[in-house]
Amino acid sequence: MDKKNRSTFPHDFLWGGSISAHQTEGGWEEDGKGPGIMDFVTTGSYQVPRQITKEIDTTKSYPSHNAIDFYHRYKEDIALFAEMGFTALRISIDWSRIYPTGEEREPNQKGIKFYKDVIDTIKSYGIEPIVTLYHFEMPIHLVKKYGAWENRKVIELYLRFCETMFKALKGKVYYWVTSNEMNHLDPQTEMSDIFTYMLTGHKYSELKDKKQSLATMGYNLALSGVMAAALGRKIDSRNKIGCVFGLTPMYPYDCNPTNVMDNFKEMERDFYQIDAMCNGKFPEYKLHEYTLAGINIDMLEEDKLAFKEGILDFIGINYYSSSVTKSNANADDDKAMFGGIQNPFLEKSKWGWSIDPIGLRYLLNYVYRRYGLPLMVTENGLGAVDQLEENNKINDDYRINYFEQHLKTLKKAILEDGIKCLGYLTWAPIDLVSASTGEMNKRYGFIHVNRDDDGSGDFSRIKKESFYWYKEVIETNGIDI
Ligand code: BGP
Repeated sequence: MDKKNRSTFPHDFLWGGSISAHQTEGGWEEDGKGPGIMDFVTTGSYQVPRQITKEIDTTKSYPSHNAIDFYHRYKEDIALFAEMGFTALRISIDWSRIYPTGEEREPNQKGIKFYKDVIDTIKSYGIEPIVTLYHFEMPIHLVKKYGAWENRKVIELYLRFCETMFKALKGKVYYWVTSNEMNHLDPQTEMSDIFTYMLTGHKYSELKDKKQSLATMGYNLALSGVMAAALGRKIDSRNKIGCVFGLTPMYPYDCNPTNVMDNFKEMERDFYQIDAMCNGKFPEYKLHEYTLAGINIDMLEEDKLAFKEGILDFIGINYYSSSVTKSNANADDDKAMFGGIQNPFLEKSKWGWSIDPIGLRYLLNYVYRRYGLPLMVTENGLGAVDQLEENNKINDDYRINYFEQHLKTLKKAILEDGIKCLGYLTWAPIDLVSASTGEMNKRYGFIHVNRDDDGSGDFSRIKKESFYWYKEVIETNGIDI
């Protein structure tokens, strides 16, 4: 590129990464934390699904129990993020650390103190904290007693938790996320047990009336989000409240109108809650669909006001992959991770996630033009097997290449297409437990964590090649991208 035409990202662009509590903290029984839903999920792999057990089985390994020991090492980790020049870091608050059963009248002060310390450490480096209030971390008690998001009582308890955190971190945190990736809950979608469980505390196969349950939980989650948004802004009008959606752009297999129409429907499944949370009302088209399917939504008069008052301030997008819709796909078609089939034009990761940088630009345009709200890329990254070479070197050029390609299209989206994007957060800046497989072996970080799936390793941290690369990108505000 011509030197004088070289451009940077916007001057106030947030650069950083995202992590979640259950995938990093460990310390699952420390300082009064109660058991959360992810504490009952074992280590799996690409080939072996994670098991969800009713009780803790001491013969099995549960990766959330120790995770990467962020609970004791957050100071070291945040210092490393600061060394890369981060200006933003997204963490999640583990609900079960604040309200161990979800029902206490008073929060667990030790839990609050932990998050205050984490936030203070983040801020001491001038990093902007972005806090997710629900990233698969519900107290298990609420699933057992109330059936989790199927019951409106849980919305009330979630809001109690949100209020506690809005107040505890008032004046320190201004960017909040009401929940992570609830958009996968849709009655039309055939889901995996693990993904349904992460979002809801229920296995898909155990839901008695699947369509009704998914619709109810999807509705209650969207409602809880807009209620939390209004509450958060009431507590501090400086708060910017968003929600994070895991979005997969869908492409029709070919120009056969049947494929195009089915593709449109596939893509739209991810959007009904975004419509509900950004347009001021739960969408009529979805209610119509529910009526036809015999699904009943218990919508109260006051909900209408909640949707009106709780419109989001920004939309967080987790982007990993695109997918292809083929009507009547058959057994020979190579199936993709989140529905649809593989795209023959794209390479895929070892875990079968297609790598599509243009999909990011397409998606950002799609969402921004639909809502006109600021966006934030809240997750993007590559899970890969890394090799620890001599002298503790990890040459992860494939990861650098992945980020470079995605940042190129993001830059075009911002500078050429005029998309308002607040920042770019990688998943994840440090190796952590994979949500879908429970592995450590699926590594995402700029920082290697010495921990293996068999439970070995001393948790020490090593900077990978990508660490230095990202540092340079941030330092130069992406001028060479
Ligand atoms: C998103 C989740 C994250 C994270 C990421 C990568 O859906 O928000 O928690 O885990 O996906 O997925 P995985 O860990 O399964 O590779």
